[in-house]
Amino acid sequence: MGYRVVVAGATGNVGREMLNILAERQFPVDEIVALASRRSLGTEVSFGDKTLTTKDLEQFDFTGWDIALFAIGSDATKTYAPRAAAAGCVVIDNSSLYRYDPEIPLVVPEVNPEAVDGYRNKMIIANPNCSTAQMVVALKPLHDRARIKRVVVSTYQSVSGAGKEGMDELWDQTKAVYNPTQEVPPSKFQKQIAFNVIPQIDVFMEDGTTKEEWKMVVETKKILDPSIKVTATCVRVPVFVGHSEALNIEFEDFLDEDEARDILREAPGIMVIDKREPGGYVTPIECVGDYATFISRIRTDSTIENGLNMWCVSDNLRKGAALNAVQIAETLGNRCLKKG
Ligand code: 11C
Repeated sequence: MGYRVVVAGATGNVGREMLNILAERQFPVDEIVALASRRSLGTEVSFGDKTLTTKDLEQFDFTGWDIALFAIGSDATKTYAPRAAAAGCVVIDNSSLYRYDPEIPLVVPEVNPEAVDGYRNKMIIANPNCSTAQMVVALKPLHDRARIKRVVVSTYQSVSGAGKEGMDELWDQTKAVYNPTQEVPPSKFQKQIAFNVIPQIDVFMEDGTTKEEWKMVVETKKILDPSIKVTATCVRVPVFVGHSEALNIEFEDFLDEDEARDILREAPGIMVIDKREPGGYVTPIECVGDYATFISRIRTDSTIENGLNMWCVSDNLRKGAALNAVQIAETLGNRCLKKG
């Protein structure tokens, strides 16, 4: 016996991946419905070897449905998540709307699976920002061994984090570079993204950081440990899929680079590819379609007392969004909503 599952936002980058991953991981589904806004109504989407025709989110009655995976952005979530929750359907939400509400769990199953139990508060569980998800997967096993004091992270984030329009803008601008009569001015991004990098993701905060940088700080504290200090610089790069992060980590206790490598090799959700030779590391193009968070370039930072540097790459549409949401659904099923 399985679950009655809703995927809302099924025609977007993340919604499509949610359907793919539910099918790939053989999530126990009795019935599934794909919902979309009026604009995309009737669009066909794949679920394994089946094709689903999207239904209208606005008209949908969530009564009798067990779990809803939401990838519809904060504005629509504000309307529809309370509606689903009131009907008894647990919402796993990919937007940032509920992440910072102390009553709503923010979950990365490799790090804080027990937090899922807090779904009972409001029938909603939040999925973190993509750049946070992969980072906390990497930090958790090291924190358990040597207590992390501070993390300095620089990100190299792909355009798919900004949705389909972000991907189209990179594609169109790249073509236009070879055809100067076809100018494609920046629209989704603040400056030209083709053959460029942009040190701004999301809006500016009062203190000069950006909201993406703020999210990495606040979400890491909520998911992993409020005592960890994080400082981030988030940068958009002309890559279609896969976020990369350069991590500098300061520990309370000494942790040798070889032991760190061994710990990461054993840790859930992590794949270590770390050969000290040309090409002996992972780049974003190689992580696309994968579940793992890849760690490379593990090395001692000898400028501080207990420091390590490493390189962390993951598919932002998968571990950074859809996969993590499906893993939350699996955890919820195993811990709280047992069927059969
Ligand atoms: C980006 N990290 O790469 C963002 C996308 O809070 O879920 C995800 C935003 C979020 O642009």
